[in-house]
Amino acid sequence: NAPTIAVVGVTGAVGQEFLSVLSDRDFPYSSIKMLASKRSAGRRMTFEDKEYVVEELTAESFDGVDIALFSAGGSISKEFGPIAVNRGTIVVDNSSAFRMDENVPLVIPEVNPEAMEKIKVGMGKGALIANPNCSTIICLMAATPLHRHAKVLRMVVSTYQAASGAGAAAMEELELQTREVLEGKPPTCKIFNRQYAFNLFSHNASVLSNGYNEEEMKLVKETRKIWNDKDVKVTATCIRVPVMRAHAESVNLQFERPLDEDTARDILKNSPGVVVIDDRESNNFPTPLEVSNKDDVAVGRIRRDLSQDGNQGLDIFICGDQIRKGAALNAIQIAELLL
Ligand code: 2RA
Repeated sequence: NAPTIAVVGVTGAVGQEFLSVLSDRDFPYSSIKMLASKRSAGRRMTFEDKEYVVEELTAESFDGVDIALFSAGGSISKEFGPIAVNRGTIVVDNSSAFRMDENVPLVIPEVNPEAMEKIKVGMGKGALIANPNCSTIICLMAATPLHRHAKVLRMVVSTYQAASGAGAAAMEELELQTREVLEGKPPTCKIFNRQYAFNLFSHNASVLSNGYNEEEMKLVKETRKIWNDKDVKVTATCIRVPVMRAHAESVNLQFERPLDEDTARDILKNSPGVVVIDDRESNNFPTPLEVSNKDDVAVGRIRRDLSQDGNQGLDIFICGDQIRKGAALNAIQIAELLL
């Protein structure tokens, strides 16, 4: 019979997208619990023509819950994820809290479903599965099919990340600042301590002693874990750009075996969850706006890397919805694999 589910962080941008995706994909559930902080408890919401009251997240929230979808920040996942698992719940966690834990599968269903094949609803015990970071998911949805064909030795990623990655408040501030700047008013800078509208800046994640920020190191570490390849060379530069909800990423790939651009284009055209938009004639390539609110990741600018000998390298450009495939859709596709 259909699982009982809980959504933790239901009032946030990803929490709300969880509900949209559950409904869009007609995910089977026998009951659903809407969980959030004390501040949001008591709020009413309608989902699939039924009225729900948001409940405060407590240790008892998970009694009888088969699957819990978490997107309420790393500290909530750290505190309540293990509690839920001990109650027999399978947790799909969108935070970074457990991604690098060797006992926790880090899964993109189209890429490495085998990493979680032993975990199923009804197996009689809880488990924890981690959703990768959005920029990792979007990058690897396109890079992995090529990697499987010609083995990536080195990947260089430059990201152009949307406001949604910093939450609903950041999206609101981007819109507010845009209006203020156009009206000649000083921009309101509460989320980021600088003007965001008509600007771009190095990702707001903290910068480590090696000069990389945490967002960039997530791409490096998560790629190695998902590809199960600790030797692949990855470097990244993550930038926050004034775009609402879809990330864009420029990716340079160096392969062990030759891979020409036509073969690469064919591989991508036949890859699940990927669409190719690569029309040089009309200079038509992926854009964040066109992938927004969509499931698929779009890839274009597929071309041989002229700086490398033969067909050992490719450059591609990828766009993907950060809230959907970058978070909520991926997590619910993981939940579908549990059934
Ligand atoms: C960002 N990857 O875009 C983060 C969201 N978790 O800032």
